[in-house]
Amino acid sequence: MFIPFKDLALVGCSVMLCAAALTAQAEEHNMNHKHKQMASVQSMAEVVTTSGVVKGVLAQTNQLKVQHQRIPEWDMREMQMKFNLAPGMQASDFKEGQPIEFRLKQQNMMKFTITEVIDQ
Ligand SMILES: [Cu+2]
Repeated sequence: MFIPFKDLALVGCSVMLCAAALTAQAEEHNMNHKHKQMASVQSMAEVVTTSGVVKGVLAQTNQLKVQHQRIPEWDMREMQMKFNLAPGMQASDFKEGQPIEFRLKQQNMMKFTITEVIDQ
């Protein structure tokens, strides 16, 4: 019996299953890719969740100086850094000595933005 290809595709593979299989394959490929270029910034997670202590409030530039814990995803030891704040967040809402848990986004090698404070 002749079955048109598009029907065969529908029969042989539900949309959900296909999407899942393709996604899994793509992820596997990415993983392999990452191992080959560990040091490349593009291969690292763009957003990480980490925590630290506010060491300075820079109201003029709307930045926070934060002593952050080690960030294994970026191969970064604990250190003090200046972070930008995502639109809508105010540096003046924070104070020195305050512990925070936050999501941190890396846009390029030296630009880091706190996108969300989970716990303060
Ligand atoms: Cu750092």
